[in-house]
Amino acid sequence: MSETRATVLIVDDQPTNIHALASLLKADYRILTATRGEKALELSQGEQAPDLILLDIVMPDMDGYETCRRLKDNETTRSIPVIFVTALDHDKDEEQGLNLGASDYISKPFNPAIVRARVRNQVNLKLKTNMLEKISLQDGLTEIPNRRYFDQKLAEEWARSSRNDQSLALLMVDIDQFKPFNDHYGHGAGDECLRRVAQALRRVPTRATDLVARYGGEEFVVLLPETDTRGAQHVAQAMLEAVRSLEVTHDYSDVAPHVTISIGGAIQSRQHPKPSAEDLKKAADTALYQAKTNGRNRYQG
Ligand code: GH3
Ligand code: MG
Ligand code: MG
Ligand code: MG
Repeated sequence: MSETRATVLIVDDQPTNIHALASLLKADYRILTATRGEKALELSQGEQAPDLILLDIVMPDMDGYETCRRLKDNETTRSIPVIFVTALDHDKDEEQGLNLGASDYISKPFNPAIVRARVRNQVNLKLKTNMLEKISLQDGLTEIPNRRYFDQKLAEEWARSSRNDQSLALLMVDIDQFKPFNDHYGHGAGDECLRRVAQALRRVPTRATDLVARYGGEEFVVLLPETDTRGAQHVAQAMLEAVRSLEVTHDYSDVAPHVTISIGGAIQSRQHPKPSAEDLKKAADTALYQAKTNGRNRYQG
């Protein structure tokens, strides 16, 4: 299994309660703690978001129910399972907690072995969900993000660029004369070529927010936040070169004796406004078509 341990966030206004749960779980999990609901929400949205939250109910300011409601209302924290751990032991309390979307409910005083088992079950389920989510957003052949992931990111980055009045570049990449490549070298060689091109493209952009995804077939897309015309041109030229230098033999291409790509680019910015993300894609697609008709193995901005 992976060496990174699952993370459990323990939320309770009483440090002694936190300590009791932490000492029970710290051998198996990375432990985060919070004594207030607000702090729990903050930790749950961070980079190191927990895989499970153990949540007290009776707390000053924001109680556990409200904390749970807010976690479940928020897209980024919704999928983190919550187990209430509380002195409230009426059926009504448990019912309310479960109706708010909690995965489980433990009344105090608790049995340590049962707490450990319930925590383990929820964490295992969450890790499986994480894996399924990852698979659903990844292209099976090339192991880079897929179109679904790309479309999500495009929507997010589109909103961000509009909000902050920043530019956003989109490149559409298409392998040249890939049909004859497949026809002559076979589908297996075609698949291997797609993998190599995907890895070559992926290595080009340098910023953490840059994204290279497989859009479908032999087509890839590149999303470059805060990138202008010159930046897009720079990345595109580096991609053309990266694929050329793979030197994957293609004796049936009339462009070059090796596999090449064509790239179309479009920019969303104050100087080049597009009404929607869909229009940005269309503009990149039109540019790609021009790169093809102008002879392939080139970038058209
Ligand atoms: P152009 O230079 O105009 O882009 O020509 P092309 O031959 O690349 O374009 P076309 O759309 O005619 O052919 C795309 C080919 O890509 C046809 C299809 O068999 C191949 N292809 C699409 N997806 C896959 C895949 O997953 N694996 C393999 N091996 N081939 C694929
Ligand atoms: Mg309390
Ligand atoms: Mg194509
Ligand atoms: Mg093609």
